[in-house]
Amino acid sequence: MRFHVLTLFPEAFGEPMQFSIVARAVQREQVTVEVADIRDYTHDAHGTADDYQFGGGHGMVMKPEPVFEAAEAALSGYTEAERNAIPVIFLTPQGELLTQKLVEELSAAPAITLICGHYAGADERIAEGLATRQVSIGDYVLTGGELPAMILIDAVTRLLPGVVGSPESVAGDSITTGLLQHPLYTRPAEYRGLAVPDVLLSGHHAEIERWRRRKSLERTLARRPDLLQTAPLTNEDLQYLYTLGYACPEPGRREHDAQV
Ligand code: 6GU
Repeated sequence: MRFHVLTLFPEAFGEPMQFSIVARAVQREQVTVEVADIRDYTHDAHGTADDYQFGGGHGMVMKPEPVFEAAEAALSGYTEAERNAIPVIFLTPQGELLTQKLVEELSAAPAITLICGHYAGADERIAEGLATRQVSIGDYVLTGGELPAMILIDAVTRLLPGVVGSPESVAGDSITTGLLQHPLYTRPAEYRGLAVPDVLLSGHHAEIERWRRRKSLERTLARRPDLLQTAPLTNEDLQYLYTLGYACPEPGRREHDAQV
């Protein structure tokens, strides 16, 4: 996977891309992160990348020309057919929400272009005429698209074949299963008066799986009840949720009714 990042702050991508699993994927050449400085594509002596907005208003707007030209330069080594398969993502709080489903979809692309927005926003023609999608990482406002781009790179990279140790550890993730993950414990069995649940020490695998499933359901109901609308749930799951006071939506209103 090749990531082409267009940013006004290329130095932001130094250190964060140099640790842990992403760094290892870069070393193994499973991933490249190529960072272009949008300012290198400005045409005046001051390197002006932003300007006042038409119509008036507070805040500067990113100019379209340097961003279009930086994208063209980043993608110049690809054939037209290859370019058509490369998503061009503009990171903006106005975008669609980044979900694990979208991350999975993106991980199938040969390369991804990431445009980091800044200032009050960017000229709309970047969204209209250059980006193929606009993505936000959540309902809060950041100073720029750099951290969101790194988050997207991290989330996509760990799904690439051979990047994370075992495929099971990716498949069992929170959200990937449609539910939040159950609690995890390691040694010591008791720490500062806090004991590991007995069932995990029992060696009864079926009991352990049941406990884990129930904890996932409890946690999802408490913290992210919205996920229960679309998670694949068995009848046993629904019965357990019912004992927790969850009012199951009527039959036919759940996406995964076929699997229930
Ligand atoms: Cl992608 N950009 C900015 N500036 N703020 C955000 C965001 C993106 N996603 C959530 N907040």
